[in-house]
Amino acid sequence: MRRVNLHSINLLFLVKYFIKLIQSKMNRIIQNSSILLASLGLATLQTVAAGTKEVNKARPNILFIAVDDLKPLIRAYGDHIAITPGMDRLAREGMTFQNCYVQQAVCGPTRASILTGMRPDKTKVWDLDTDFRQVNPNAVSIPEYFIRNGYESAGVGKIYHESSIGAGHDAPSWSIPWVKVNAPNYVLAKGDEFPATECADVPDNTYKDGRVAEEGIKLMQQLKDKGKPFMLSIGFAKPHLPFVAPKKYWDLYRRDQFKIAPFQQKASNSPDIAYHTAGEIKHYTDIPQFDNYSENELEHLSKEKQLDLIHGYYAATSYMDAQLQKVLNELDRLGLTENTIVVFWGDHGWHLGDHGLWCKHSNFEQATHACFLMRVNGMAKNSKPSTQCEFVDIFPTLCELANIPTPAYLDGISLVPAMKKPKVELREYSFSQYPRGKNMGYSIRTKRFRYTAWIGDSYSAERPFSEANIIASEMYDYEKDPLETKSVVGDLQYTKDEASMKQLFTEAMEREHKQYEAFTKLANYQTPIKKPLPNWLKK
Ligand SMILES: [Ca+2]
Repeated sequence: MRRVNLHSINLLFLVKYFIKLIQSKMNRIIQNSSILLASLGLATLQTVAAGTKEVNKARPNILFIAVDDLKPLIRAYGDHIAITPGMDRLAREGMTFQNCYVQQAVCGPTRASILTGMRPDKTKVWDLDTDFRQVNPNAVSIPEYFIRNGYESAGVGKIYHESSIGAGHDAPSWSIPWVKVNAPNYVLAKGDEFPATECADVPDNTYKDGRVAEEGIKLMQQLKDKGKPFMLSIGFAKPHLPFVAPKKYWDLYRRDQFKIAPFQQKASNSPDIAYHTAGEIKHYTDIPQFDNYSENELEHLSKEKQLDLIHGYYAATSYMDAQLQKVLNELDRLGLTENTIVVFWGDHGWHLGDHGLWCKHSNFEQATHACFLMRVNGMAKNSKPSTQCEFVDIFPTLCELANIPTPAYLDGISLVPAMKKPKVELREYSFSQYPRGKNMGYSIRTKRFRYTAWIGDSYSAERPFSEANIIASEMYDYEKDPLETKSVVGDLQYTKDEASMKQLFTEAMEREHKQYEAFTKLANYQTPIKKPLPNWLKK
């Protein structure tokens, strides 16, 4: 049996009280609630283990759907080319968070942040190889936390980034073994060919996502039979490269519907460090190899190739969406729709040629702006909350919706107030980051501006922030320049705006450092909670 710290149980009520008090009284300052709680000595990581005894029978199930590399290129975000009835349904019956931003635009770090509710400087997952549990043995994932609170947890497909997570796709996250799905990446490619796109006339379950949906449906039936509240995590692989989809999804579109990105250059007055050379897409054998970033992307990729990639991205998105529909239909068929919260997220955005960039790996709008939908029975339908938000907000939001205590050290805030009133603004800005070698670019996005500063010398929030360490900065005005064609840093017309964005940025960086310090001072931070391997992983 898990040891429960009785002291923590008593403190739990105080923690809940403080969270509610802070949530009701503060907007902007609410982001610092974890510092307050931690500094009052009320928060310990073992608080997380408390509150597991009483399970509210009315607790909702959670269907947690992760999608790899899906940018907000769907109707709910204003795109009218995409044919995605599944996501359209979720948007119609639920909420589309218009201004959700990722913590770091690449799989491993963004998923570690979502699943732990902590930003990358706390998880210390900035790459594709680090397991958050190795550096933060006491961190608790969302599904693990829900298991501790009386839920069954099952998963299939990519929830975590697979090269940065332990055995069993993070064994502590599942009360029922996670299901691995194997499928070929291609059916037409020969030998050493790894093209960036494939269009083959095959059934859905030829490729991975068709099989992920089938396994997800089986798990849903199994979970229903258990009769306990459940969290079912389903991870779809598309539209991640290669853009492979059965022919019928390619046929939903005509090539002449698409246009290449209108601005394929470097933004004027922006630092070189903001850019990369599209290393990921160059793994594919039909993509020309180029060493340097170019001021003119057409030098690298012809218009025809770009259109093929864009068409492929849409086809792969529609293919994934069709699998989503199967899962939602099964939820209906089993009578689970009413009592199941659906959380649907794409792990980060994607550059489809803007700024001459492909893939993710940046602090620009196209990489950081994320697709995030939720459907909650009894809450507003077809709602479009406008608040700035971040993926670290998912964890506390689910805690509030499921009526279980929110761990005090989380970096995010509950979005429930914005779910009730879609015009409520809970954050003044969203916070993202992306590293380049030993430099880290931190970025804040308000409704109108983005300000990004790059800090050298392997900086992280572990150290106090100093403006003197900034090696480059950039700022964009989305009201006048939605394509980020010029950085307005130093522009005399923006002197006042730049000063206020810099001030917000400094506040954000100071907050990050304080939260880091508070977190590391928590009573149990240095003492890992020993978690035995579940039986299904023992030999
Ligand atoms: Ca991804």
